[in-house]
Amino acid sequence: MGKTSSGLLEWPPKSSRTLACGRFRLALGGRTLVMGILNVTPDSFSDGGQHLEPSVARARAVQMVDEGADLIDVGGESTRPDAAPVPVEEELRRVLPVLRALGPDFPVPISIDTSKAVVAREALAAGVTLVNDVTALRGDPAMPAVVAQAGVPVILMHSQGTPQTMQQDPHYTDVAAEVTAWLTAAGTHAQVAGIAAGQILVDPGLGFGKRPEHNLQLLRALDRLLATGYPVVVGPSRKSFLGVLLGGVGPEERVMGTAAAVALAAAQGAAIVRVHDVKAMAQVVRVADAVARG
Ligand code: HH2
Repeated sequence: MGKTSSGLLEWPPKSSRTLACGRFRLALGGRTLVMGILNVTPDSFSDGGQHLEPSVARARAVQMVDEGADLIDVGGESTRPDAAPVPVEEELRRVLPVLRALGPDFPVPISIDTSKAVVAREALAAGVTLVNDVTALRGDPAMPAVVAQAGVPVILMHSQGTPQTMQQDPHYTDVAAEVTAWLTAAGTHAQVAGIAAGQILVDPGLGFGKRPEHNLQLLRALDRLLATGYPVVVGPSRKSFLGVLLGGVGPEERVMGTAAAVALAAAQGAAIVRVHDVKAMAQVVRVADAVARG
């Protein structure tokens, strides 16, 4: 196995107990952490158009912290199926005023949900301390170096195809095995680029190039993903596979379905759940953790 700039690759990576997010230290492995979603987009499938005004976005972020969010994930580009790609200038125009409104003293770590290196770099300069990349560093060749130089944690998410193509004909023989192998390779790629093993998290990418049954199989087999050695992030919140299961209900009516998925993810050892409904899901993980983790 190859070498990183800092020495030998860590394999198997020791599942990190503590994430270093700037001035914050996030303890993993005890209770499940709750990441609140703050989309600054006109077209996100659930909260699109709600947080375009920085003061409104800040108020929602503060509310989510009050409700139990351990981190806030700010995104300026919808990645729902068929979403139009957003030019870098537009993504910056959306997220930077919000990051500035949150300010350097915001009480929990802020992550940036982007696959563009320029957006990540500017967001880091504005105080972000975690990068959430739905392309697992494949979307922009400059991204691995930006994350490595900043020394921040990164979420590597699995996807098949792009938002424009991913739901056309997703296909797997054994989705859990394939996603696990893919994320293991993505983690190795990140380490080779100089990102510390202990700063890497992985995410199965529910809804990203998956049929409803693939999402269920992945949720059922989180232990396979934990075998990568990296802490696992899971994002089932209000996604369409829940709507399909519940007879075609819209995003606002998928909260209880989200709760079931979040409880099962927490019980199987997910490190972080990424959710819209922070107040409800903070309660869900508290009970699921108490039962499953004691
Ligand atoms: N899902 C979405 C966006 N980013 N990041 C991670 N790590 N995991 C996910 O499952 C994930 C993600 C899509 O959801 P959302 O942000 O609510 O919608 P949109 O992409 O329409 O903004």
